[in-house]
Amino acid sequence: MSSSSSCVHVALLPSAGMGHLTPFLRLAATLSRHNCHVTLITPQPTVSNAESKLLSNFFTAFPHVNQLNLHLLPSSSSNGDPFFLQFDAIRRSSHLLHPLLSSLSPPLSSFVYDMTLTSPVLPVATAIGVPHYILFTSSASMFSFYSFFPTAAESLSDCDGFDIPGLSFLSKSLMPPQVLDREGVFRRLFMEDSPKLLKLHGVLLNTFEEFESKTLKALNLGYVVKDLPPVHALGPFVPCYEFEGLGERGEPLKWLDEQPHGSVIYVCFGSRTALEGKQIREIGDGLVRSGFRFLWVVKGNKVDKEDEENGLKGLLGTEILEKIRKENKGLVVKEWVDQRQILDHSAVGGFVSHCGWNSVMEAAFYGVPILGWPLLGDQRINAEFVVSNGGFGIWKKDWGWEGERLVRGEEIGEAIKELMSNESLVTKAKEVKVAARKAIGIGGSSEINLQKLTEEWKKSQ
Ligand code: UDP
Ligand code: G50
Repeated sequence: MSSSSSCVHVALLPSAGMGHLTPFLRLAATLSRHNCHVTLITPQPTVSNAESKLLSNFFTAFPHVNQLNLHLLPSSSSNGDPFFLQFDAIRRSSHLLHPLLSSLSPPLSSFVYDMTLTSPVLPVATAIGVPHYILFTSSASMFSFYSFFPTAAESLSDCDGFDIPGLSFLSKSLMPPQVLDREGVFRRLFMEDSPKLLKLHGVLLNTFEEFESKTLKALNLGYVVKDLPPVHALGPFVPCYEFEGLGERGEPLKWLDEQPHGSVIYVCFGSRTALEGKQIREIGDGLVRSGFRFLWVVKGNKVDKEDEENGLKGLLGTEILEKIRKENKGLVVKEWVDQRQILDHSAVGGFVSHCGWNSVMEAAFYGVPILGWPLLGDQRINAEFVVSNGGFGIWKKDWGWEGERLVRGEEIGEAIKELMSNESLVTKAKEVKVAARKAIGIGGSSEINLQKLTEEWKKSQ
Protein backbone atom coordinates (compact mmCIF):
# COMPACT_ATOMS: atom_id res chain seq x y z
CA MET A 1 0.00 0.00 0.00
CA SER A 2 0.82 3.68 0.11
CA SER A 3 3.81 5.15 1.78
CA SER A 4 1.24 7.44 3.43
CA SER A 5 1.04 5.10 6.41
CA SER A 6 4.80 4.72 6.72
CA CYS A 7 5.02 6.35 10.13
CA VAL A 8 2.15 4.46 11.70
CA HIS A 9 3.37 2.47 14.69
CA VAL A 10 1.10 -0.31 15.97
CA ALA A 11 1.64 -2.40 19.10
CA LEU A 12 0.02 -5.84 19.24
CA LEU A 13 -0.59 -7.97 22.33
CA PRO A 14 -1.79 -11.55 21.76
CA SER A 15 -2.89 -13.92 24.50
CA ALA A 16 -2.34 -17.64 24.97
CA GLY A 17 -2.68 -20.47 22.47
CA MET A 18 -2.16 -20.86 18.73
CA GLY A 19 -5.79 -19.86 18.09
CA HIS A 20 -4.98 -16.41 19.49
CA LEU A 21 -1.32 -16.06 18.47
CA THR A 22 -1.77 -17.08 14.83
CA PRO A 23 -4.29 -14.36 13.87
CA PHE A 24 -2.15 -11.75 15.67
CA LEU A 25 0.93 -12.77 13.72
CA ARG A 26 -0.99 -12.78 10.44
CA LEU A 27 -2.29 -9.31 11.25
CA ALA A 28 1.24 -8.20 12.17
CA ALA A 29 2.50 -9.48 8.81
CA THR A 30 -0.28 -7.66 6.94
CA LEU A 31 0.33 -4.39 8.80
CA SER A 32 4.04 -4.69 8.20
CA ARG A 33 3.45 -5.21 4.47
CA HIS A 34 1.27 -2.09 4.56
CA ASN A 35 4.30 -0.11 5.75
CA CYS A 36 3.29 0.11 9.39
CA HIS A 37 5.97 -0.14 12.03
CA VAL A 38 4.92 -3.05 14.25
CA THR A 39 5.80 -3.86 17.87
CA LEU A 40 4.76 -7.32 18.98
CA ILE A 41 4.50 -7.89 22.71
CA THR A 42 5.25 -11.50 23.54
CA PRO A 43 4.06 -12.87 26.90
CA GLN A 44 6.78 -15.19 28.23
CA PRO A 45 6.98 -18.08 28.81
CA THR A 46 4.54 -19.42 26.21
CA VAL A 47 2.30 -22.37 27.04
CA SER A 48 3.11 -24.61 24.09
CA ASN A 49 6.15 -25.46 21.97
CA ALA A 50 4.05 -24.67 18.90
CA GLU A 51 3.71 -21.05 20.06
CA SER A 52 7.41 -20.53 20.77
CA LYS A 53 8.37 -22.10 17.44
CA LEU A 54 5.89 -19.94 15.53
CA LEU A 55 7.21 -16.82 17.26
CA SER A 56 10.78 -17.62 16.47
CA ASN A 57 9.92 -18.30 12.79
CA PHE A 58 7.98 -15.06 12.71
CA PHE A 59 10.84 -12.90 13.98
CA THR A 60 13.24 -14.55 11.55
CA ALA A 61 10.91 -13.75 8.66
CA PHE A 62 10.08 -10.24 9.90
CA PRO A 63 13.28 -8.97 11.54
CA HIS A 64 12.05 -5.37 11.35
CA VAL A 65 9.14 -6.16 13.69
CA ASN A 66 10.08 -5.00 17.15
CA GLN A 67 9.74 -7.65 19.88
CA LEU A 68 8.97 -6.72 23.46
CA ASN A 69 8.95 -9.53 25.98
CA LEU A 70 6.34 -9.34 28.70
CA HIS A 71 7.72 -11.44 31.55
CA LEU A 72 4.66 -12.86 33.23
CA LEU A 73 4.04 -13.12 36.93
CA PRO A 74 3.34 -16.71 37.89
CA SER A 75 -0.25 -17.85 37.48
CA SER A 76 -2.51 -17.71 40.54
CA SER A 77 -3.18 -21.43 40.43
CA SER A 78 -1.62 -24.56 39.05
CA ASN A 79 -4.92 -26.36 38.45
CA GLY A 80 -7.07 -26.02 35.39
CA ASP A 81 -6.71 -25.51 31.66
CA PRO A 82 -3.16 -24.25 31.06
CA PHE A 83 -4.34 -21.84 28.36
CA PHE A 84 -6.94 -20.27 30.65
CA LEU A 85 -4.35 -20.02 33.43
CA GLN A 86 -2.16 -18.16 31.00
CA PHE A 87 -5.00 -15.70 30.19
CA ASP A 88 -5.11 -15.09 33.91
CA ALA A 89 -1.32 -14.68 34.20
CA ILE A 90 -1.29 -12.14 31.36
CA ARG A 91 -4.23 -10.28 32.90
CA ARG A 92 -2.47 -10.15 36.26
CA SER A 93 0.75 -8.92 34.64
CA SER A 94 -0.84 -6.16 32.60
CA HIS A 95 0.44 -3.37 34.86
CA LEU A 96 3.90 -4.22 33.51
CA LEU A 97 2.78 -2.99 30.10
CA HIS A 98 2.75 0.71 30.90
CA PRO A 99 6.52 1.23 31.14
CA LEU A 100 7.05 -1.00 28.09
CA LEU A 101 4.61 0.88 25.89
CA SER A 102 5.19 4.45 27.00
CA SER A 103 8.90 4.30 26.18
CA LEU A 104 8.40 3.16 22.59
CA SER A 105 9.91 5.11 19.76
CA PRO A 106 8.51 6.25 17.42
CA PRO A 107 5.51 6.88 19.67
CA LEU A 108 2.57 4.56 19.20
CA SER A 109 -0.27 5.34 16.82
CA SER A 110 -2.46 2.50 18.03
CA PHE A 111 -2.58 -0.52 20.26
CA VAL A 112 -4.39 -3.80 19.50
CA TYR A 113 -4.84 -6.42 22.24
CA ASP A 114 -6.57 -9.75 22.60
CA MET A 115 -10.22 -9.82 23.65
CA THR A 116 -9.45 -11.99 26.68
CA LEU A 117 -7.37 -9.12 28.13
CA THR A 118 -9.92 -6.32 27.84
CA SER A 119 -10.50 -5.24 31.45
CA PRO A 120 -6.94 -5.09 32.76
CA VAL A 121 -5.33 -3.71 29.59
CA LEU A 122 -7.93 -1.03 28.93
CA PRO A 123 -6.76 1.33 31.73
CA VAL A 124 -3.15 0.97 30.56
CA ALA A 125 -4.13 1.78 26.98
CA THR A 126 -6.21 4.72 28.16
CA ALA A 127 -3.35 6.06 30.28
CA ILE A 128 -0.96 5.89 27.33
CA GLY A 129 -3.52 7.84 25.34
CA VAL A 130 -3.46 6.02 22.01
CA PRO A 131 -6.46 4.69 20.07
CA HIS A 132 -6.90 1.11 21.19
CA TYR A 133 -8.74 -1.89 19.82
CA ILE A 134 -9.35 -5.49 20.66
CA LEU A 135 -8.80 -8.21 18.11
CA PHE A 136 -11.70 -10.58 18.66
CA THR A 137 -10.33 -13.86 17.31
CA SER A 138 -13.69 -15.55 16.72
CA SER A 139 -16.62 -14.93 14.35
CA ALA A 140 -18.79 -11.81 14.09
CA SER A 141 -21.66 -14.06 15.24
CA MET A 142 -19.76 -14.91 18.39
CA PHE A 143 -18.84 -11.28 18.87
CA SER A 144 -22.53 -10.34 18.69
CA PHE A 145 -23.29 -12.89 21.35
CA TYR A 146 -20.40 -11.62 23.47
CA SER A 147 -21.45 -7.99 23.27
CA PHE A 148 -25.16 -8.74 23.80
CA PHE A 149 -24.70 -11.26 26.62
CA PRO A 150 -24.54 -9.08 29.79
CA THR A 151 -27.84 -7.35 29.02
CA ALA A 152 -29.65 -10.66 28.49
CA ALA A 153 -27.83 -12.92 30.95
CA GLU A 154 -30.41 -12.64 33.71
CA SER A 155 -33.36 -13.54 31.51
CA LEU A 156 -31.64 -16.72 30.31
CA SER A 157 -32.82 -18.87 33.19
CA ASP A 158 -36.40 -18.68 31.94
CA CYS A 159 -36.04 -18.77 28.16
CA ASP A 160 -34.61 -21.02 25.43
CA GLY A 161 -32.32 -18.43 23.97
CA PHE A 162 -32.51 -14.97 22.49
CA ASP A 163 -32.89 -12.96 19.34
CA ILE A 164 -29.86 -10.87 18.59
CA PRO A 165 -30.22 -8.36 15.75
CA GLY A 166 -28.37 -9.60 12.66
CA LEU A 167 -28.45 -13.25 13.76
CA SER A 168 -31.05 -15.99 13.59
CA PHE A 169 -32.62 -16.94 16.93
CA LEU A 170 -29.73 -18.08 19.12
CA SER A 171 -30.79 -21.12 21.05
CA LYS A 172 -29.24 -21.76 24.45
CA SER A 173 -28.01 -25.09 23.11
CA LEU A 174 -25.57 -23.21 20.85
CA MET A 175 -24.15 -20.98 23.58
CA PRO A 176 -20.83 -21.86 25.24
CA PRO A 177 -21.63 -23.99 28.31
CA GLN A 178 -18.71 -22.29 30.06
CA VAL A 179 -20.59 -19.00 29.69
CA LEU A 180 -23.99 -20.36 30.71
CA ASP A 181 -22.49 -21.84 33.87
CA ARG A 182 -22.93 -19.17 36.56
CA GLU A 183 -19.66 -20.19 38.18
CA GLY A 184 -17.76 -20.59 34.90
CA VAL A 185 -14.54 -18.70 34.14
CA PHE A 186 -15.90 -17.44 30.86
CA ARG A 187 -19.12 -16.20 32.46
CA ARG A 188 -17.02 -13.94 34.67
CA LEU A 189 -14.88 -12.77 31.74
CA PHE A 190 -17.96 -12.01 29.65
CA MET A 191 -19.76 -10.11 32.41
CA GLU A 192 -16.68 -8.11 33.31
CA ASP A 193 -15.18 -7.43 29.88
CA SER A 194 -18.09 -7.11 27.50
CA PRO A 195 -19.57 -3.86 28.95
CA LYS A 196 -16.13 -2.27 28.52
CA LEU A 197 -16.37 -2.65 24.74
CA LEU A 198 -17.94 0.81 24.74
CA LYS A 199 -14.65 2.31 25.89
CA LEU A 200 -12.65 0.95 22.96
CA HIS A 201 -11.92 2.80 19.73
CA GLY A 202 -12.95 -0.24 17.79
CA VAL A 203 -12.97 -3.99 17.35
CA LEU A 204 -11.02 -5.91 14.71
CA LEU A 205 -12.37 -9.17 13.32
CA ASN A 206 -10.95 -11.94 11.18
CA THR A 207 -13.96 -12.11 8.89
CA PHE A 208 -15.15 -10.21 5.84
CA GLU A 209 -18.20 -8.18 5.03
CA GLU A 210 -19.58 -10.47 2.34
CA PHE A 211 -19.23 -13.48 4.68
CA GLU A 212 -21.06 -12.25 7.78
CA SER A 213 -22.79 -9.25 6.24
CA LYS A 214 -26.06 -9.14 8.21
CA THR A 215 -24.28 -9.58 11.52
CA LEU A 216 -21.65 -6.96 10.79
CA LYS A 217 -24.26 -4.46 9.60
CA ALA A 218 -26.37 -4.92 12.74
CA LEU A 219 -23.30 -4.45 14.92
CA ASN A 220 -22.18 -1.31 13.12
CA LEU A 221 -25.65 0.22 13.10
CA GLY A 222 -25.78 -0.08 16.88
CA TYR A 223 -28.67 -2.58 16.77
CA VAL A 224 -26.89 -5.16 18.95
CA VAL A 225 -25.51 -2.76 21.56
CA LYS A 226 -26.13 0.96 21.39
CA ASP A 227 -22.96 3.06 21.00
CA LEU A 228 -20.77 0.06 20.27
CA PRO A 229 -17.53 1.30 18.67
CA PRO A 230 -16.90 0.45 14.99
CA VAL A 231 -16.33 -3.20 14.12
CA HIS A 232 -13.75 -3.58 11.35
CA ALA A 233 -13.82 -6.76 9.28
CA LEU A 234 -10.26 -7.24 8.00
CA GLY A 235 -10.20 -10.93 7.09
CA PRO A 236 -9.58 -13.50 6.07
CA PHE A 237 -6.19 -13.19 7.72
CA VAL A 238 -4.10 -14.94 5.14
CA PRO A 239 -1.89 -17.83 6.15
CA CYS A 240 1.62 -16.58 5.68
CA TYR A 241 4.22 -18.67 3.88
CA GLU A 242 7.04 -16.54 5.21
CA PHE A 243 6.82 -17.82 8.77
CA GLU A 244 4.25 -20.62 9.06
CA GLY A 245 5.34 -24.20 8.46
CA LEU A 246 8.90 -23.39 7.57
CA GLY A 247 11.12 -26.31 6.84
CA GLU A 248 10.68 -29.49 4.85
CA ARG A 249 7.37 -30.58 3.40
CA GLY A 250 6.50 -33.23 5.94
CA GLU A 251 5.11 -36.72 5.50
CA PRO A 252 1.42 -35.62 5.39
CA LEU A 253 2.02 -33.39 2.38
CA LYS A 254 4.10 -35.98 0.59
CA TRP A 255 1.36 -38.53 1.22
CA LEU A 256 -1.27 -36.12 -0.10
CA ASP A 257 0.77 -35.71 -3.31
CA GLU A 258 0.04 -39.38 -4.04
CA GLN A 259 -3.75 -39.13 -3.59
CA PRO A 260 -6.37 -38.32 -6.24
CA HIS A 261 -7.95 -34.89 -6.50
CA GLY A 262 -10.55 -34.11 -3.82
CA SER A 263 -10.44 -37.65 -2.42
CA VAL A 264 -9.11 -37.08 1.11
CA ILE A 265 -10.93 -36.10 4.26
CA TYR A 266 -8.69 -34.13 6.63
CA VAL A 267 -9.45 -34.48 10.36
CA CYS A 268 -8.06 -32.03 12.91
CA PHE A 269 -9.53 -30.47 16.05
CA GLY A 270 -7.22 -27.49 16.33
CA SER A 271 -4.27 -26.82 18.52
CA ARG A 272 -5.57 -27.54 22.01
CA THR A 273 -8.33 -30.11 21.93
CA ALA A 274 -7.43 -33.58 23.13
CA LEU A 275 -10.29 -36.05 22.95
CA GLU A 276 -10.72 -39.00 25.25
CA GLY A 277 -9.16 -42.28 24.15
CA LYS A 278 -12.47 -44.04 23.56
CA GLN A 279 -13.72 -41.19 21.36
CA ILE A 280 -10.45 -41.21 19.43
CA ARG A 281 -10.91 -44.91 18.75
CA GLU A 282 -14.48 -44.35 17.50
CA ILE A 283 -13.17 -41.72 15.09
CA GLY A 284 -10.68 -44.27 13.77
CA ASP A 285 -13.51 -46.74 13.30
CA GLY A 286 -15.67 -44.08 11.59
CA LEU A 287 -12.92 -43.12 9.19
CA VAL A 288 -12.37 -46.72 8.14
CA ARG A 289 -16.13 -47.29 7.79
CA SER A 290 -16.55 -44.20 5.60
CA GLY A 291 -14.44 -45.87 2.93
CA PHE A 292 -12.78 -42.54 2.10
CA ARG A 293 -9.11 -41.75 2.19
CA PHE A 294 -8.16 -39.71 5.23
CA LEU A 295 -5.44 -37.67 6.86
CA TRP A 296 -6.06 -37.68 10.59
CA VAL A 297 -4.25 -35.56 13.18
CA VAL A 298 -4.60 -37.13 16.63
CA LYS A 299 -3.96 -35.13 19.78
CA GLY A 300 -3.50 -36.94 23.06
CA ASN A 301 -2.71 -33.90 25.22
CA LYS A 302 -3.91 -30.32 25.34
CA VAL A 303 -0.38 -29.00 25.56
CA ASP A 304 2.23 -30.37 23.20
CA LYS A 305 4.95 -30.12 25.88
CA GLU A 306 3.36 -33.18 27.52
CA ASP A 307 3.06 -35.13 24.30
CA GLU A 308 5.79 -37.69 24.79
CA GLU A 309 3.68 -39.60 27.29
CA ASN A 310 1.38 -41.34 24.89
CA GLY A 311 2.23 -42.66 21.42
CA LEU A 312 -0.25 -43.43 18.63
CA LYS A 313 -0.44 -47.05 19.65
CA GLY A 314 -1.33 -46.11 23.21
CA LEU A 315 -4.08 -43.76 22.05
CA LEU A 316 -5.64 -45.78 19.24
CA GLY A 317 -4.94 -49.33 20.28
CA THR A 318 -3.45 -51.95 17.98
CA GLU A 319 -6.77 -53.17 16.59
CA ILE A 320 -7.75 -49.95 14.87
CA LEU A 321 -4.18 -49.21 13.78
CA GLU A 322 -4.04 -52.63 12.21
CA LYS A 323 -7.34 -52.02 10.37
CA ILE A 324 -6.07 -48.71 9.05
CA ARG A 325 -2.85 -50.30 7.93
CA LYS A 326 -4.73 -53.12 6.17
CA GLU A 327 -7.09 -50.79 4.33
CA ASN A 328 -4.13 -48.62 3.35
CA LYS A 329 -6.28 -45.57 2.73
CA GLY A 330 -5.34 -43.29 5.57
CA LEU A 331 -2.46 -41.54 7.25
CA VAL A 332 -2.60 -40.95 11.00
CA VAL A 333 -0.18 -38.55 12.65
CA LYS A 334 0.31 -37.32 16.17
CA GLU A 335 2.25 -34.16 15.53
CA TRP A 336 1.79 -30.54 14.58
CA VAL A 337 0.90 -30.39 10.88
CA ASP A 338 0.97 -27.51 8.45
CA GLN A 339 -2.81 -27.16 8.19
CA ARG A 340 -2.57 -24.27 5.79
CA GLN A 341 -0.71 -26.35 3.19
CA ILE A 342 -2.99 -29.32 3.79
CA LEU A 343 -6.16 -27.31 3.14
CA ASP A 344 -4.47 -25.81 0.09
CA HIS A 345 -3.71 -29.27 -1.32
CA SER A 346 -5.87 -30.38 -4.25
CA ALA A 347 -6.20 -33.93 -2.83
CA VAL A 348 -8.20 -32.64 0.16
CA GLY A 349 -11.96 -32.73 -0.43
CA GLY A 350 -13.37 -32.25 3.08
CA PHE A 351 -12.42 -31.18 6.58
CA VAL A 352 -13.69 -32.61 9.88
CA SER A 353 -13.18 -29.58 12.13
CA HIS A 354 -14.05 -28.46 15.64
CA CYS A 355 -14.88 -25.08 14.05
CA GLY A 356 -12.25 -23.03 15.84
CA TRP A 357 -12.57 -19.75 13.96
CA ASN A 358 -9.09 -19.83 12.46
CA SER A 359 -9.80 -23.25 10.99
CA VAL A 360 -13.14 -22.04 9.60
CA MET A 361 -11.50 -19.02 7.95
CA GLU A 362 -8.71 -21.19 6.55
CA ALA A 363 -11.28 -23.63 5.10
CA ALA A 364 -13.09 -20.64 3.59
CA PHE A 365 -9.88 -19.23 2.14
CA TYR A 366 -8.94 -22.55 0.54
CA GLY A 367 -12.52 -23.53 -0.38
CA VAL A 368 -12.82 -26.78 1.59
CA PRO A 369 -16.25 -28.04 2.81
CA ILE A 370 -16.52 -28.70 6.55
CA LEU A 371 -18.08 -31.42 8.66
CA GLY A 372 -18.33 -29.43 11.89
CA TRP A 373 -17.84 -31.19 15.18
CA PRO A 374 -17.97 -28.33 17.68
CA LEU A 375 -16.71 -29.38 21.11
CA LEU A 376 -16.62 -26.32 23.34
CA GLY A 377 -16.85 -22.56 23.69
CA ASP A 378 -17.68 -20.55 20.59
CA GLN A 379 -17.52 -23.56 18.29
CA ARG A 380 -21.26 -24.29 17.95
CA ILE A 381 -22.00 -20.68 17.11
CA ASN A 382 -19.27 -20.86 14.46
CA ALA A 383 -20.52 -24.24 13.17
CA GLU A 384 -24.05 -22.91 12.89
CA PHE A 385 -22.77 -20.03 10.84
CA VAL A 386 -20.81 -22.34 8.50
CA VAL A 387 -23.89 -24.46 7.87
CA SER A 388 -26.72 -21.94 7.82
CA ASN A 389 -25.11 -18.82 6.40
CA GLY A 390 -21.76 -19.72 4.93
CA GLY A 391 -23.48 -22.80 3.48
CA PHE A 392 -20.28 -24.78 2.97
CA GLY A 393 -20.68 -27.42 5.64
CA ILE A 394 -22.82 -29.69 7.76
CA TRP A 395 -22.85 -30.45 11.48
CA LYS A 396 -24.65 -33.01 13.61
CA LYS A 397 -26.40 -31.26 16.46
CA ASP A 398 -26.93 -34.45 18.41
CA TRP A 399 -23.23 -35.25 18.80
CA GLY A 400 -23.07 -33.28 22.05
CA TRP A 401 -20.39 -31.07 23.55
CA GLU A 402 -16.99 -32.55 24.34
CA GLY A 403 -17.33 -35.65 26.48
CA GLU A 404 -21.14 -35.36 26.69
CA ARG A 405 -21.63 -38.61 24.87
CA LEU A 406 -19.64 -41.10 22.85
CA VAL A 407 -20.19 -40.49 19.15
CA ARG A 408 -20.08 -43.88 17.48
CA GLY A 409 -17.99 -44.88 14.49
CA GLU A 410 -21.17 -45.65 12.48
CA GLU A 411 -22.42 -42.08 12.93
CA ILE A 412 -19.05 -40.59 12.06
CA GLY A 413 -18.70 -42.78 8.99
CA GLU A 414 -22.17 -41.81 7.73
CA ALA A 415 -21.56 -38.09 8.31
CA ILE A 416 -18.28 -38.27 6.39
CA LYS A 417 -20.04 -39.99 3.48
CA GLU A 418 -22.69 -37.28 3.55
CA LEU A 419 -20.04 -34.55 3.45
CA MET A 420 -17.90 -36.14 0.74
CA SER A 421 -20.80 -36.91 -1.59
CA ASN A 422 -22.48 -33.52 -1.45
CA GLU A 423 -21.56 -31.65 -4.62
CA SER A 424 -23.43 -28.51 -3.62
CA LEU A 425 -21.11 -28.05 -0.64
CA VAL A 426 -18.13 -28.17 -3.01
CA THR A 427 -19.70 -25.52 -5.22
CA LYS A 428 -20.54 -23.33 -2.25
CA ALA A 429 -17.04 -23.70 -0.78
CA LYS A 430 -15.59 -22.58 -4.11
CA GLU A 431 -17.82 -19.50 -4.09
CA VAL A 432 -16.73 -18.69 -0.54
CA LYS A 433 -13.09 -19.04 -1.62
CA VAL A 434 -13.58 -16.57 -4.47
CA ALA A 435 -15.36 -14.09 -2.18
CA ALA A 436 -12.65 -14.45 0.51
CA ARG A 437 -9.90 -13.66 -1.96
CA LYS A 438 -11.84 -10.75 -3.40
CA ALA A 439 -12.26 -9.22 0.06
CA ILE A 440 -8.54 -8.98 0.65
CA GLY A 441 -7.59 -8.12 -2.94
CA ILE A 442 -7.10 -4.58 -4.19
CA GLY A 443 -10.36 -2.67 -3.80
CA GLY A 444 -11.85 -5.51 -1.71
CA SER A 445 -13.90 -4.78 1.41
CA SER A 446 -11.28 -5.90 3.94
CA GLU A 447 -8.47 -4.17 2.09
CA ILE A 448 -10.44 -0.91 2.07
CA ASN A 449 -11.29 -1.30 5.77
CA LEU A 450 -7.61 -1.75 6.58
CA GLN A 451 -6.60 1.28 4.49
CA LYS A 452 -9.18 3.43 6.27
CA LEU A 453 -8.00 2.25 9.65
CA THR A 454 -4.32 2.95 9.02
CA GLU A 455 -5.25 6.38 7.62
CA GLU A 456 -7.18 7.09 10.82
CA TRP A 457 -4.21 6.00 12.91
CA LYS A 458 -1.99 8.27 10.94
CA LYS A 459 -4.28 11.25 11.45
CA SER A 460 -4.61 10.63 15.18
CA GLN A 461 -0.87 11.03 15.75
N1 UDP B 1 -3.09 -25.81 13.38
C1 UDP B 1 -2.07 -26.30 12.58
N2 UDP B 1 -1.64 -27.57 12.77
C2 UDP B 1 -2.17 -28.39 13.71
C3 UDP B 1 -3.25 -27.91 14.51
C4 UDP B 1 -3.68 -26.62 14.31
O1 UDP B 1 -1.55 -25.58 11.72
O2 UDP B 1 -1.70 -29.54 13.82
C5 UDP B 1 -3.47 -24.39 13.25
C6 UDP B 1 -4.71 -24.14 12.42
O3 UDP B 1 -4.35 -24.02 11.06
C7 UDP B 1 -5.25 -22.85 13.02
C8 UDP B 1 -4.82 -22.91 14.48
O4 UDP B 1 -3.76 -23.86 14.54
O5 UDP B 1 -4.63 -21.73 12.42
C9 UDP B 1 -5.93 -23.37 15.40
O6 UDP B 1 -6.85 -22.37 15.61
P1 UDP B 1 -8.40 -22.62 15.69
O7 UDP B 1 -9.04 -21.30 15.92
O8 UDP B 1 -8.87 -23.36 14.51
O9 UDP B 1 -8.60 -23.58 16.93
P2 UDP B 1 -8.00 -23.63 18.43
O10 UDP B 1 -6.69 -24.30 18.32
O11 UDP B 1 -7.92 -22.24 18.93
O12 UDP B 1 -9.00 -24.47 19.16
C1 G50 C 1 -13.25 -21.50 25.01
C2 G50 C 1 -14.03 -21.94 26.03
C3 G50 C 1 -15.18 -21.23 26.39
C4 G50 C 1 -15.55 -20.06 25.73
C5 G50 C 1 -14.73 -19.62 24.66
C6 G50 C 1 -13.58 -20.33 24.32
C7 G50 C 1 -15.17 -18.38 23.96
C8 G50 C 1 -14.31 -17.67 22.97
C9 G50 C 1 -14.61 -16.20 22.89
O1 G50 C 1 -12.79 -19.94 23.32
O2 G50 C 1 -16.23 -17.93 24.26
C10 G50 C 1 -14.15 -15.37 24.04
C11 G50 C 1 -13.38 -15.88 25.09
C12 G50 C 1 -12.96 -15.05 26.12
C13 G50 C 1 -13.31 -13.71 26.13
C14 G50 C 1 -14.05 -13.22 25.10
C15 G50 C 1 -14.48 -14.05 24.07
O3 G50 C 1 -12.89 -12.91 27.14
O4 G50 C 1 -13.72 -23.06 26.69
O5 G50 C 1 -16.63 -19.38 26.07
